[in-house]
Amino acid sequence: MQGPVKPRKSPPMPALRFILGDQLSRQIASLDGAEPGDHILMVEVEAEATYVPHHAQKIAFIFSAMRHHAQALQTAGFDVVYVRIDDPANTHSFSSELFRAIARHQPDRIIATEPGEWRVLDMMRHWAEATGLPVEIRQDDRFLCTIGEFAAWAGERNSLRMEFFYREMRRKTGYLMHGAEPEGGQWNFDHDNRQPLPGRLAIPQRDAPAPDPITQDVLALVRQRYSGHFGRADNLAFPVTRAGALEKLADFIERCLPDFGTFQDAMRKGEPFLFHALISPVLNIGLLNPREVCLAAIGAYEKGHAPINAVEGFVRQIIGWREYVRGIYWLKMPDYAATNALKAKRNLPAFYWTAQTPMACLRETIENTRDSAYAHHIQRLMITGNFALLAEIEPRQIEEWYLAVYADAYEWVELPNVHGMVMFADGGLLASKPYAASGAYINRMSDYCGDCVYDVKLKTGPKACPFNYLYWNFLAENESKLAKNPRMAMPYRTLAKMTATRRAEIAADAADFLGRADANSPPCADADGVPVIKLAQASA
Ligand code: FAD
Ligand code: DLZ
Ligand code: SF4
Repeated sequence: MQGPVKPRKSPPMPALRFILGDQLSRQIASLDGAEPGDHILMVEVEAEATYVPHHAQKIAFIFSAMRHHAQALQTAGFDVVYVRIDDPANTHSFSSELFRAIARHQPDRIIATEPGEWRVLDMMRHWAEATGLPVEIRQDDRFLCTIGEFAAWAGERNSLRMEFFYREMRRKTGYLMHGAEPEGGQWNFDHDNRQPLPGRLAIPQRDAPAPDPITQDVLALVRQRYSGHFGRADNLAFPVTRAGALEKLADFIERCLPDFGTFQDAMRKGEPFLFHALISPVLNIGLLNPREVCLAAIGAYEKGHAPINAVEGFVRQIIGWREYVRGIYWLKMPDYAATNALKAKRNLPAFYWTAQTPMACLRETIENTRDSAYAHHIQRLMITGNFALLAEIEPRQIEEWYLAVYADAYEWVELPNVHGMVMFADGGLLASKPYAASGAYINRMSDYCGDCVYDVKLKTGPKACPFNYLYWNFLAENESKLAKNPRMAMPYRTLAKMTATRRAEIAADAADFLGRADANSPPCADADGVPVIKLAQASA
């Protein structure tokens, strides 16, 4: 986009164009057709910083990226109205700041782009009535599949599995296609992936960008204003400008993509990033576009720099999973969030906020999360997610945790992943079976167990790995809901062969462990569902 276009003979009344903190693309739909005189509204507000207790680095990342983007828009000639969090006149919500801007700038209409969260769309739907102005909410064309297209695909299908959606997206985009046939003769190369890391394999080290003065100011502000939040705003692991994001992408393609597929599911102590792209935070706020990301990876394949299993696996995450979870979110919200198919109701243990647990895998994952507002996919799924599933944490509480602690978390992407993929709370709409696993899986895919006070080989007793008895306890407790699932047939056959004594030992160990976790687990929201911000977040 070139900035405001030349004035027409009789200029229209100015529009107010609202840009949210995760809409930081020059090509965002709400800037389309911007005229001189239009005002671009961007606001830092307390309501967004605290609707869940966001990680301090997530707040700093968004504020810094917003300030950089506002500066870039101003340089390009846009008239940006930017409200800072410490502006004494700030009224601290999207709606109240919109009303204040309307009073100051007297626009004749409001233009916005679809937000990433249902609660914000609900808010926007009241703007026309509240302001008396026309409100245009434009489609977010940063995504490759519109909400309407996904709904049409879902149609009357019985099964909404990602794999079928993904093939449609391959055909639609033409990515990794030879006419109607998939590149390499297969749609999916996962059988070549998912290998554990060989002990001596060197991992590329990833540098955090040095904070410029804007980021330094924001970090200081966040340290002072959000000191009770999880994590410390001492640096940011992610770039806050488009140029920085492009550099990050190029670095990933050059040094990590070739091994991305093979070691996608591996975990290693002291290595929070492995061969992952680290682009979700910048992708989700609009500093990168999913199309350019895929084309960069496909370009590396065409040059022979990266193999098909890596590139297909990567493209699948972007045009498959990422688009698919967004489609599911908008197809099923708002009712989706309220389901709880397994009726899980335990409070989130306090160690999710403190990392103070003797379980080495959980401690490492939560410490990684605390240190950089990031954990890679398999840590999210098979460590913190698997534990929440097996411990039968109330979905709303664990969802709030994921939404708060990751720099890339917005409800459109967090909720289907946590509610559907991890917690099976949608009863199998998204995943064909729960991703439940015992310690053996974690031991195979990581080196965490070597350092743990628990013994991954022991199934019961005080030294046994808690994932072992929690796994069988979960299956036993949910037998009536899961045993008929054909994909669960094998573990249920094993459970059926266990003696009553064995089952009693498992139940007793699980009850003892979970009882101790409960004793130390404050709820994450008060009785009215309002998030409790200052949980025990001490150990940063
Ligand atoms: P890579 O592993 O390098 O993958 C490349 C890209 O693929 C990611 O940047 C992301 O854009 C996309 N991607 C991969 N898997 C998924 C997926 N399951 N859903 C959507 N996009 C995907 N991703 C978020 O962006 N925000 C979230 O809030 C979020 N919450 C998650 C919660 C749970 C419980 C799980 C299991 C996954 C979650 N994910 C989320 C997906 C995934 O874990 C992250 O996208 C990924 O870890 C980001 O790191 P990366 O950029 O290094 O990803
Ligand atoms: C996450 C976030 C935070 C912490 N703060 C702001 C903010 O002050 N201003 C803003 O425009 N956006 C912020 N965001 C991102 C919004 O929460 C996000 O745009 C909505 O959830 C819709 O996806
Ligand atoms: Fe985690 Fe169990 Fe391994 Fe300890 S032994 S690191 S709790 S899987």
